[in-house]
Amino acid sequence: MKRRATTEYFPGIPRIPYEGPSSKNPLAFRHYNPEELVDGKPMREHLRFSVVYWHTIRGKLSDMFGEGTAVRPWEDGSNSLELARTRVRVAFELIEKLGAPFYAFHDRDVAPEGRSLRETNRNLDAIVKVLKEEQARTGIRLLWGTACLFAHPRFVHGAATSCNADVFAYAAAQVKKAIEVTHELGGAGYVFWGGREGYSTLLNTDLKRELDHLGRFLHLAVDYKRTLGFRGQFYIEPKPKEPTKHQYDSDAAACLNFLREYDLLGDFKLNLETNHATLAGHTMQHDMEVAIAANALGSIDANVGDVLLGWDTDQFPTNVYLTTEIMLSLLKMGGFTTGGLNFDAKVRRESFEPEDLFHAHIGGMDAFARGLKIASAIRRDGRLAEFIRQRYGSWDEGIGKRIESGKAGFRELEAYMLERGDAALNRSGRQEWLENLINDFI
Ligand code: XUL
Ligand code: CO
Repeated sequence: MKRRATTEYFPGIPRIPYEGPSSKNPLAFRHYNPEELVDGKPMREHLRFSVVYWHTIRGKLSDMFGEGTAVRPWEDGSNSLELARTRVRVAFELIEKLGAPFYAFHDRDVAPEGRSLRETNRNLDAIVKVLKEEQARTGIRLLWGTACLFAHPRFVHGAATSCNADVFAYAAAQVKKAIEVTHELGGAGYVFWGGREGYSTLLNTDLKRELDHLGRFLHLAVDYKRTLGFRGQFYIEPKPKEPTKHQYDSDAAACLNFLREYDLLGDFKLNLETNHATLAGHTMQHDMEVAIAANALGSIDANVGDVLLGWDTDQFPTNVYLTTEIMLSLLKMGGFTTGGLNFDAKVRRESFEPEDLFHAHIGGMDAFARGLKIASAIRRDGRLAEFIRQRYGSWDEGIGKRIESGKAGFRELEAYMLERGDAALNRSGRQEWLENLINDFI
């Protein structure tokens, strides 16, 4: 059934047009031009923007010192199914007006929790019906689904890593349902973010047992995915801390090690979040390169933190240098397959009007469109890649080639160096020149 939304929830805000860099219209894109070709591929396909349900539709803009400030005229203070249906229409009007091709949600963002798991599942089914209608009406697709295994008090000690086996079972039932729903909605992927999979103190924690349980949980999910015939990509999303003092999936390298240790690497890729990398003490490009090296970069949660603050501020990205770095790594990898740029970001508590949701996304989308164009220009120019190629030139011939191909052992290397007397002279890393080169394009 194709039902058109009858009420407009963002009156006065049109579908956001592309007007080019000289436009002064705050509700227009200056750089994101979905059909414009970059390296022969439309921007829309390079960037695969996704809007998140949790911050954008459910975020109240509260913080630990005060209640939410968000003005959302459709909210009636209830947590009814009727309101949940309305929120779907709101979400799709917003996403459609932004022209983003994807969205993402946790099960509990879209439908209220009932008094029992059975009732909760029924609520979810009722809303999935509406999501399906709106997907069909607009052509907007689900980038990934996920389960909220951290908000309800039952998850106080974690979900898959809880000391309470019943909580593990509840989480399994919840994830089973969330995967089914993601499958039904044609989701391109499914994310596991270990909301409270970690610890606050090792005094009460059997770390090895908890990690074993997490490994078991993910294997059960993979088994069920196969049974169901869900073809979407599974992702793990690293984050080092918050809410716990230590999250097991602390960064890309820790996740890859965990996946290898529990024989899960073939079934998972990483969903990297920019500010989670910052909180882990890395740059986003660092975590991306670590994931790419393991052929495990899947998708990106595109937000930023505030480097002066040590917590997850989930802000919209506006820094063109950052988006350039991200797009350089992404283009080098060959672009997304199942993943996308998912705005896991929220407007500031002070930006409480509905219109601010548009300014935030427009800014993030334009920042990434610029990053894409700049990265593509840097690659076309070729000097950066050529510098790196030359820097490693000693590995393309002679002794370097013999080492890389596994032909030279320690004896041969000793004989080689005894003959030469010393290593060839090193050349400058030219960091400052390379930084200048990048700035020439920004
Ligand atoms: C939390 C976070 C989550 C995941 C999905 O920091 O990033 O919203 O993206 O559970
Ligand atoms: Co995230």
